[in-house]
Amino acid sequence: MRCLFISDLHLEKERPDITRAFLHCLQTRAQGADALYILGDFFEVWLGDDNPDPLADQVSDALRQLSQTGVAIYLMHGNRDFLIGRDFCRRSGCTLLKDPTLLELNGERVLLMHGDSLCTDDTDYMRMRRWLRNPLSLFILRNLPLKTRHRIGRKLRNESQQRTRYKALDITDVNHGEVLRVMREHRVTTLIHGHTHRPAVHPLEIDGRPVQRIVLGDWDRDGWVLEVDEDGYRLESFGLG
Ligand SMILES: [Mn+2]
Repeated sequence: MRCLFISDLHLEKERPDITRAFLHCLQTRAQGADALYILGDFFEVWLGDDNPDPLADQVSDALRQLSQTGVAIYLMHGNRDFLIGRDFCRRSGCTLLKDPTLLELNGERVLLMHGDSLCTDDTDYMRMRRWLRNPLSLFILRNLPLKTRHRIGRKLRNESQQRTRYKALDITDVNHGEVLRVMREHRVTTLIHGHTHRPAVHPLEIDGRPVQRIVLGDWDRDGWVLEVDEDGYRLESFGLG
């Protein structure tokens, strides 16, 4: 068994180096794996599956090629690309995962999340998230004219460019109590998430039992992959250059 976990690539045409590194990763590391899990913010912005986008086509072609070799590919929404829909998944041969998703790895219960829902200290964001993810808002957003969605996308882009790339300091970290609550609720020994751009392995304890929270890294100066096999968990980074 060998599974790979990645998140927060924030793919965009302004960063061809990240796309290149990701495609390289599909042709090397991901070959022969049982599964590849992409835990959100795969794309910097997603205006809808109906938006013609050469980058999306390039990426979905590469994913489909990998899936045809027998690697199962799973995709979870992030806060930047939650409009990814069935069409993109069909095109790229991947399965959309709910947030959270429970998994069994090496006989242990593992929870997968994007991670934004753990940042409960950012109350403004949590309110906006509840609004954006409600089925009615999603329906409205998906059915806005493409031109309107482009205008919203440009606005988001302008805001994010003022901050250059999203640094960990711009993102509220997870709330520790919420982490423990979620891990207890799902009775897991490992929680894997991204979003905060603070890659690390945190050993924790719940009711006297050792558990761990693994935070995936964002792809910016380096790329990050979590590899899991019979020997355990390895969070690795590599230069994009
Ligand atoms: Mn995120």
